[in-house]
Order: sequence, then structure tokens, then C-alpha cells
Amino acid sequence: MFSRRNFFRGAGALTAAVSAASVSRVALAALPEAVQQTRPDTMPPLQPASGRPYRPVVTLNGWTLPFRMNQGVKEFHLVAEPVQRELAPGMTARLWGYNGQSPGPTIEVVEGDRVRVFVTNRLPEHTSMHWHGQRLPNGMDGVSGLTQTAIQPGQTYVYEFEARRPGSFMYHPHADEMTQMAMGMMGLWITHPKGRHPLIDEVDRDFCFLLNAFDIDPGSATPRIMTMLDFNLWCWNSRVFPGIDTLNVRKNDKVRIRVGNLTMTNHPIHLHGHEFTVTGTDGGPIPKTARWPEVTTDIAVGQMRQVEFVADEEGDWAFHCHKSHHTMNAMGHQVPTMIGVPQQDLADKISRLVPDYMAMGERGMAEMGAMQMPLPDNTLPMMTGEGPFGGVEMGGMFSILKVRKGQKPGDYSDPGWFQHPAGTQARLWTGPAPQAPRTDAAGGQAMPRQAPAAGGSVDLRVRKSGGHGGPGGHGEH
Ligand SMILES: [Cu+2]
Repeated sequence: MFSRRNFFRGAGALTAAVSAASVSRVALAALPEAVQQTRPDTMPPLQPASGRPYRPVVTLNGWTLPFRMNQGVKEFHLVAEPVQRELAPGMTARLWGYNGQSPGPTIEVVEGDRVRVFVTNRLPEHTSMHWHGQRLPNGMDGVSGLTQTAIQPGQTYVYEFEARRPGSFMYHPHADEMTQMAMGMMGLWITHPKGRHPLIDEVDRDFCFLLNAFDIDPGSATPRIMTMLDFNLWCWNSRVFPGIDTLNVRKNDKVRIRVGNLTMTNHPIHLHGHEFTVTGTDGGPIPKTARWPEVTTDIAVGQMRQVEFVADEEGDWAFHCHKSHHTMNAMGHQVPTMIGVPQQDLADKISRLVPDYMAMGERGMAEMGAMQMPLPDNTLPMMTGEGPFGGVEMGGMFSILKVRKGQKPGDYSDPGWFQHPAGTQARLWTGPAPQAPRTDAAGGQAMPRQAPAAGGSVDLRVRKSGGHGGPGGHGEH
């Protein structure tokens, strides 16, 4: 619709943009460079070139934003803008994010750092930036309407505070959140301890990622923003398996993984082959006496969990959300269960009416993994991913922890598939079927048969009920 009112508003915005460009060239030059990222790959850790030293994190399928030091202040520049994000090879989504990607780049600072972040808005609507979990002056908290005016399209706001508390944090808008978070606007913030901390161990590998979800109709590219629960793409850092990079570590490395949840539901994150402890949340490190071992930790909405373990078992270990529908890609949920229902006859009849009709699910859904049906453009199969022994039949929130003796310190490259030592792998059994002991003629082990009493009759001791007796009564014989 083109109304007179909109015309004037648009003209005003245009004038403002033009004058901003002509007036504030000096001001823009004074901003830190807004570094852009075009690729969805996992970038190697960004070693700090200035400021206090720290061991940087690795953002899964993401990157860390470079900073500049300006008279003792660490300066960053985030640009909120529409981006194109490859969710996995074969599917690219039109999202909103920061500096070319969704999620935005990870911000890494050190406890006690003075931090200044410029946030430029290149979206078609206003936004703001909330620094989830931080101790900061109230006016820096980024809740539009409550603590600040919203950042209008074309404007740059500056946030400044001291990173007081070490830990794992997030950032996201607090303006039209439902839209802006459903469109992918979020990022991680890591504050490293300034020196040795009694509750924060040094680790060899420190990974981080966000849990996020989109609802994108097959064949389209823009998320539905009104969806509350029925998302169809369950992501780690806006990627789905097999697009999520593997976590590659050296045997006996101490590993930390920081995970934040900005979806609309909880995710029980599960690691195979190892036990971990939850060592911290976005509220800070957990006292050592309050930690317990787990193999799954549930991460509720708006929470962060930081888990640690020693990777002392070599292999390719699955690492995934334990909600089985979250390890699948786009699918309809209105599909009846067809297990045990022969459909070929029916399919033949329906095909005469509906040429593309396809029977599915007759022997379970695993057949979907190998299906060669043509897909609409820009869509991923429901479950996919080839392993060394066939289809993995997974999608969504799934990746692999690869533990190898030969992985060099600082090397994050994929070592390929694990070579199982002889005799350490489940294999096809071709010998005779072992007889179950219970069916053994001699009586078996688990539940021995009662030996018949002499004379062939069995003495059943029946306890007569006292109060319910009498003819026709329901005695317990
Ligand atoms: Cu999940």
C-alpha cells in the first residue's frame, strides 16, 4: 500500500539517511571497523593482539569479533542487518543477524575490561541490544522503552560498561523480540577471568554455541515469525546436521562447551562415551562441592550451561539434543503412523488420482533417510547425513565429538572417521542363536518352575478371606 502518510514517512527517512551519510562521515570514520563474515564455517580461535591475555573460545560455525583498543577501552562494532545464512549445504535462509551472519559474532573480553560496543541498525525497523546476564548500569541494559529509546533504522547507539563478572553470556535485541529473535538475532559474549580463578579451570579446548530454531516452509527461505512451538529447523548457531561442524579434540584434552538456549523450548543436551559436570551457568561458576556428574544436561529457555570433561575415550561420539524430534529437519507433523500397514496397493490406487503420491512409514521412518524423492528447492531432507557405515538418519541438533590421539594442540580440523581397533565394534552374529535359559527343559535360571508334588497334584495354599467369605463370595482361591 502506498499512502500519503507512508510517502511522507519514507521521504523523511530518505532525507535523514542522505544527510546522515553526508554529515557524519567523520563520525563514521571514528567508529571501529564493522568486520563482516560471509562464511558459516567454524573460524579458528582469535588470539588477542592487545589487552590482557586470555585463551580464546571456538564458536561452532561462527567467529569472534575483532576489537580495537582505544585509550584503554575495548571497542567493538556490531551491525544489525538482514543476512543470508546457509543452514546446511542445500539450504540458505534469509535471516536477520549481525555483521553478515546469524548468530552474530562472539564477543570476548576479560574480567575488569572497560568495553564499548557500537550498535548500528541497518534493519527496516527499530532494535536495541540487551546484554544477557551482565552486571551493568541500568541504562546500558538495552530494553527499549524501559531503559532507552529504540535504535531507529540508520542510527548507531553506543553501549559502555565494565565486564565485571567472568562467565558465559549472550546478547540479543529487547525490541520486537518475537520477530527479531525468530529471525536469528543473537550472539555470545564470553568474559574470561583475569588470571587464575578458583572455580574456573584452564582448559585445552573451549567451544561455544547457541541453540536456536526456525520455522521455514519447505521451498521458502524466510522464517515464519508467528510460530510459538512447532518449529521445523532445530539449530546450533543457525546450522542443522549435517551442516554443524564436528568438535575435534585431542585425546585427554580438558574440554569446555558453553551452550545458551534462545529457542522457545528446553533442550536436553547429551554426550556419548563421557561424563561431564556442569561447571557454570550465565549466573557464574558453580561451587565445586555443588557439581555432579551427568551425561545429559537440560538447558531451559534463556539459560546457559557450561559443561566440562576430559576427553579420554577415542572415537566418534554423538553429541545431540535428546528430544528425538529435534534431531530432524523440516517435516510435517500431521503424518499418521503407518507402521505395519502395507500401502503399495493403496499407493497404486491413489497415484492414479495424485501422480506424486508417495507411501511412507510402512516399516518405520528410517526409509526416509535413504529416500531419493525430489525435494523442493532450498529444502533439506528430514533426516540425512552419511556416516562411515551408512545413513546416520539424523538432522537438526546433532554433531559429533571426535577424540583422537593424533589431533595436534590448536588443530581444529576434522580428522575424518574413527578407525575402530580390531574387536572393538558391534558386528553381525552368524553363529547359532543362543537359547534363552528360561525355556530350558531343566528349569532354567531366572524363574525356576515349581517341581510337581508327589502324586501329581500341587498343593495350593489358599488363605481364606475373613470378611468377604460366604457362598458366592469373592474368596482368593
Ligand atoms: Cu532439543
